[in-house]
Amino acid sequence: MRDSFDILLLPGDGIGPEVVGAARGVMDLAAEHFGVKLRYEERKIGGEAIRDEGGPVSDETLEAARASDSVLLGAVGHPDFDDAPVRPEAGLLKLRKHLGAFANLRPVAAVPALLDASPLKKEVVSGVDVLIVRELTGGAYFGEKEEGDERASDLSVYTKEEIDRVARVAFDAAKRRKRRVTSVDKANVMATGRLWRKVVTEVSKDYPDVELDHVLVDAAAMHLVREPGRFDVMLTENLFGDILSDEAAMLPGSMGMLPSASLGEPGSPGIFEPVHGSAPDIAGQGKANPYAAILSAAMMFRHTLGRPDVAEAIEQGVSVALEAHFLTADLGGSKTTEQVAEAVGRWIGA
Ligand code: GGG
Repeated sequence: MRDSFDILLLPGDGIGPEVVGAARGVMDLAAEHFGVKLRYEERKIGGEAIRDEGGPVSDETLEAARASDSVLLGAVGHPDFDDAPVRPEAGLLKLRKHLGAFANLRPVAAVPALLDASPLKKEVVSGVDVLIVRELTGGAYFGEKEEGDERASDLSVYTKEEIDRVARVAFDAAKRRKRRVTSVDKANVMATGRLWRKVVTEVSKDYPDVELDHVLVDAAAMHLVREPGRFDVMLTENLFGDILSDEAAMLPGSMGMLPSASLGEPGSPGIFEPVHGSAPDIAGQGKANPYAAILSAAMMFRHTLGRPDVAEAIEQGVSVALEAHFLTADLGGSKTTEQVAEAVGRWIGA
């Protein structure tokens, strides 16, 4: 087991620096507890990088990411750049492509202490545990684009290879869970959806002990709020995964609770980031919910640093802090970002 790691911090815009700061504090306490050494480098991405470096992510930052063991990212996006020729989000997309981070894991679990925070009925949400596996480097996000005031287009392209490799990530994950994959597509209308369904069905033959079903994205959106307990692993393409995971955030009750891991080939650095965006309206006020960033740090220890022991200790700290009602405003509480991080740190290894 390795005990020394190089982490690249990319706090980004809006509340990014606050939640990454909170997660770093928790990582440091966890590292100290386990005798692990963390070396950090901090760089800019998104609007901050456009302002100070002339583009949303510099070549130096991309190289620093590749040289690191993993990247912890906050959020990108700022209204100042809404009409800019290159937007802050382009930096994040370039980073994902540069690291070949094609599989985005977004675990969504109901939290017993937060059942009141969800707008859905307790009996619908209780016990829900879904892993969304979102393809991250293909589809309409990366296809040829035509910008214009009269006409615009985003070409959605998927190759067999792109679908195959992300499907295997979903099936492998399902083997460690309830052995069920629901593949989400729009095969009744879209050519990419039909290829998606065909390739996923092919891949499933290598996983005879995992049950597969195919659901159209519109029906999946409905089932997510009507009967989320039917899902174990939900496999989907880039754009659908982005939309469905925001919807799924209402199961625990807030976007501030959803962590993510973006992974490429084994051995490559992963990108770990909260699913939420930069929330510029609350930036700098100490109101941001840091749980998603802290849980993303835990995913980093598990998925790329090979330290599940540290990951579990952080997750344990989070559970105890939630049970003790350390809740930010989005969860109906009044704790600050810093108070939540301190509470998680206090209960690491508890
Ligand atoms: N921490 C996630 C974040 O900053 N998201 C901003 C965003 O627009 N990302 C593009 C995407 O993931 O679809």
